[in-house]
Amino acid sequence: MCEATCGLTLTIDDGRVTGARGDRDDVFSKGFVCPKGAAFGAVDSDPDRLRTPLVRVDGELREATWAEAFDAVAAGIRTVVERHGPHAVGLVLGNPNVHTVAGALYPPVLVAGLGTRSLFTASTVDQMPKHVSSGLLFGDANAIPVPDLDRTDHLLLIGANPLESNGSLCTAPDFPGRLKALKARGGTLTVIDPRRTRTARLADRHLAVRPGTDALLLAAMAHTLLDEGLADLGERAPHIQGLDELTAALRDFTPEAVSGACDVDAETLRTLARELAAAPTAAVYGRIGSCTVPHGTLASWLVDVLNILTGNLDRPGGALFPQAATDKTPRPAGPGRGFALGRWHSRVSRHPEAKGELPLSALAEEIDTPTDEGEPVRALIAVAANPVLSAPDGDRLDRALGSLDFMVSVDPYLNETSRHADVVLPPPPPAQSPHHDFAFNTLAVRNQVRYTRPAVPLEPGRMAETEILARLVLAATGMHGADPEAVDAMVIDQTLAKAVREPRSPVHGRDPKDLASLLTGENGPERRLDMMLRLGPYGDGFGADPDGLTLDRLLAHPHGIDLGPLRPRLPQPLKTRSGKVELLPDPIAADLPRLRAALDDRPAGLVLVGRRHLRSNNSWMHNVPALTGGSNRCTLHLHPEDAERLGVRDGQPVRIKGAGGEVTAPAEVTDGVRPGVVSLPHGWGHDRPGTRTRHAAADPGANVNQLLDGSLLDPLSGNAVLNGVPVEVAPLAAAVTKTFGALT
Ligand SMILES: Nc1nc2c(c(=O)[nH]1)N[C@H]1C(S)=C(S)[C@@H](COP(=O)(O)OP(=O)(O)OC[C@H]3O[C@@H](n4cnc5c(=O)[nH]c(N)nc54)[C@H](O)[C@@H]3O)O[C@H]1N2
Ligand SMILES: Nc1nc2c(c(=O)[nH]1)N[C@H]1C(S)=C(S)[C@@H](COP(=O)(O)OP(=O)(O)OC[C@H]3O[C@@H](n4cnc5c(=O)[nH]c(N)nc54)[C@H](O)[C@@H]3O)O[C@H]1N2
Ligand SMILES: [Mo]
Repeated sequence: MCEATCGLTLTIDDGRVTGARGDRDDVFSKGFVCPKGAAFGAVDSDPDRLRTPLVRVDGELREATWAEAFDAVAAGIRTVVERHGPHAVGLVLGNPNVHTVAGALYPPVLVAGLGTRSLFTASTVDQMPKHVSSGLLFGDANAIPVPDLDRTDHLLLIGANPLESNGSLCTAPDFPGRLKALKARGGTLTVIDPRRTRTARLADRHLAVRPGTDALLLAAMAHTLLDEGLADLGERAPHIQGLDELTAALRDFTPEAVSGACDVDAETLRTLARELAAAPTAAVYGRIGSCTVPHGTLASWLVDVLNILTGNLDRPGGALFPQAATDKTPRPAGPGRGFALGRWHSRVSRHPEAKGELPLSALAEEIDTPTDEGEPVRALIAVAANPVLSAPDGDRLDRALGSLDFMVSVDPYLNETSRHADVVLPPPPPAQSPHHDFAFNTLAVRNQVRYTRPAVPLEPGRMAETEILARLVLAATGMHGADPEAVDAMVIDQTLAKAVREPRSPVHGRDPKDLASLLTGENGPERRLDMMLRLGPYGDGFGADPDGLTLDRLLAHPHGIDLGPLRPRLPQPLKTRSGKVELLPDPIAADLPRLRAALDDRPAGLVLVGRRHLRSNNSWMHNVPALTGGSNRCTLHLHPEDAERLGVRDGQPVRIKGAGGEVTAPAEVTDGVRPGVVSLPHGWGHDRPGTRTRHAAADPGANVNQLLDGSLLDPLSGNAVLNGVPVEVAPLAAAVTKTFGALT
């Protein structure tokens, strides 16, 4: 449910989870739990979760058997592939795929098997800028340095609010406790955020920057380090190239030049840079507020440039590359293939692909806009995704989804997106699912590994999500009806065949069939996990290191195995063509003139930012009564000065207008936002017909993404601009207030 990956101890009565608390013996989370984890039982047993597949018959979704559902999927997808080719099948992958075993193991097989280029994921409304900056700097889009929270002396947080979000791209159970420990050991915490968040209130210094200007601010900090002779690459210098080119490229971004745009005085920017350089160790970390902005890739790049210039990349206390137990066998250091962008483009607006993906913002137009070139998306497979609420201009996407020839959703809820599906395949709740953090262990502040089998058996009539996705792969790729374990067997065969050919692999030269026969596990996904562990950096290498990791060993440690603190790894993770960290990659250099042009930007009116509340998660936890109410409400935060100027009173409904449309929400007047900035959370707007989330519908809130028209993107990554967007705010006229009274 959450990137912090806290271990839970569940109380189970008669196959039902009746309680959840932090697992005190968990090697990583050591008993920490937040309100979301404590509400696990309520999330798990939500009565609105679907129990059986739904299939559309005569326009209506009806309960069906699994066999009927997969027959319909095979017919629906194959018809479109055969008539219009593979790219006419779109795939939308949402956030919970990084939280489930199924979401890690099967979507890559589905993408490859379909051969479609119409891949859209939540990454392009989130962290794609970080993937692109890592791809360009290090040659690997997934090589993301993580701040060494437990050992750093100085932490600079930009556009992140871990006290509410529990952290992201930095997996750290009890993030708040780790920040308090930093302060207790005499360290410094600086927070850059246009809102005075709970995290900002903990900081030694909080800078309320103007939204969307972090790349300028960070460029001025880098400029200061270079200008004042404070840059020191330290021991990693031999692995880094391009310092002179970087210095020249940043010449114009002086503190004085950026000060007006950022609304931060030049001396403060210099102080930030000097403090960063003076700290014995320091880490710069940026998240949503630095990614979902017009210069998201540049800001993400500059975060690591600052880590590099201060000698903090890849050193304890700085920002390091984790090494997860299921990472591939580390390849020898040396030049790699590099990272390519724009190998193909979207059909309508010609957006370049990034990491094989097209912008989620472009999904609606890829469905509803014909062009001479190529086929529109006519069939859609949505796995754990609710783009009608999470992506820009949900109304347009809503209409576009309604026009598809065929759509299937793998989702536990009938919600704003899945209501358009012709087939809904509901996964079982989390207590009936296995758990392993394939994705988050590669981003964790400590190397460790944990695996949990389903806590309670599958209810009758349920199908494991791993099996659902394996069957979906088969149905969508023309192998409908084959044994789902064949999907796992195929992946195992291919992976082992490759491993035995690699000279550095511990299994070099062995027989892949023999190796496959050594795998343990109760089912295909477990055998795949066993294989990944055994081939991985801590693995037993199928006997090469008898003390190494295997699934059996992991099962014998139900609270996990600690693999130690983050360790320096350079140059091994680098896959750039030069084999070095490339400080000023060409696509970055080519984007700098756009940043230079932003030096003169001053917004004329209000700009919008988002926010997260501790007891929520994007769009899908508003149906759990234990997690709603209190401060977790869809209100518009507005500074008292702006409220007074606009004539808005606290609690009064206001109309908010953006390029994509307008929404209504109650105003919450607070000096927690800086003047000129308003804040509305995302994931709300549960008032569409045909959904089955009764609690959420009773307090639907407004969909902030309706204010966006989908045209604002970070050009390098295709990431949506969700923060720093111009909006107009006005009190609802008295007459209208009456009609909309219920909303408040
Ligand atoms: N304005 C604005 N918009 C934003 C953001 C923002 O900050 N501001 N944040 C963005 C970010 S960071 C993200 S990650 C995206 C998220 O965007 P999405 O991934 O589209 O949104 P979620 O609400 O996470 O929806 C996930 C879907 O998965 C379903 N689900 C839950 N558990 C499971 C499961 O175990 N299996 C399956 N198959 N499905 C499951 C839920 O019912 C829901 O339909 O939203 C983005 N949108
Ligand atoms: N409770 C809860 N936890 C969550 C989620 C959730 O929905 N609810 N979602 C999960 C997901 S999918 C993700 S990706 C993570 C996100 O994790 P975070 O990035 O920590 O989440 P946010 O709370 O959105 O924090 C972003 C901060 O950026 C600020 N900001 C906005 N614009 C700018 C800007 O231009 N510059 C700067 N410097 N700051 C800006 C906002 O005011 C906000 O405080 O959280 C995860 N955890
Ligand atoms: Mo996210």
